[in-house]
Amino acid sequence: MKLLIATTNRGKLGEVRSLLAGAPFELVTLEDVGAAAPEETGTTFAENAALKANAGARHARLWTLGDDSGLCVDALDGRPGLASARYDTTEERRREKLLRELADVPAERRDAHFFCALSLVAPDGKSWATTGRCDGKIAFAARGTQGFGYDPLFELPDGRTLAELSADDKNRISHRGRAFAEMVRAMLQIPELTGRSAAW
Ligand code: ITT
Repeated sequence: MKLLIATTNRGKLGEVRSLLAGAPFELVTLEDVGAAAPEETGTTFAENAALKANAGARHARLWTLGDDSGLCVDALDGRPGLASARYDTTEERRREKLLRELADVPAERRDAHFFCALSLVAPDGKSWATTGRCDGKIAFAARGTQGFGYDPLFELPDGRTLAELSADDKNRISHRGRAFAEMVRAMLQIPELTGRSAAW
């Protein structure tokens, strides 16, 4: 069965592919089905994830997964939050801007979390939603080469940044990994998706 992953973000797509490795789906992308990403006009991560999944499912008439995620920094009252992808023009500029904004903020006030909302929409419009969160701190400088986006700045309690983890290790603890663990549990209860097999 085809499953449309309604994202234009390559880093996300790579993670989704490994999170769903072993699942009985042929993953297709927005590019494969000739669909554009909708405007993100929601006021919550969950609303935007649903917007993405609904738009994809309507366009392609396929089961579709939307992911809306972002970085929420306590000292910035939750920014960049929903606007994480639009905080500046490139990933590097976004990281630099975040470091500049936090230049005078001491270690004990650099708490932050990543949040991920997932929405699964069936061709008939039925939907399922899950969320996941990962807590950490914003480092004083970028470290690590794995992952994408703000990963080099996001420090875990053990001192490593998310960009210093292997892809598998990041997926085990990340906001996206947690949201997917819950979504996969929900998917396993949907007979149209699992056929007669009780597990993947
Ligand atoms: P789509 O909407 O097409 O999926 P996008 O990049 O616009 O792609 P979002 O609106 O969900 O996706 O924005 C999420 C932004 O938050 C993303 O561009 C990254 O900058 C950041 N982000 C989300 N998850 C992340 C992760 O696991 N590691 C690092 N940064 C992440």
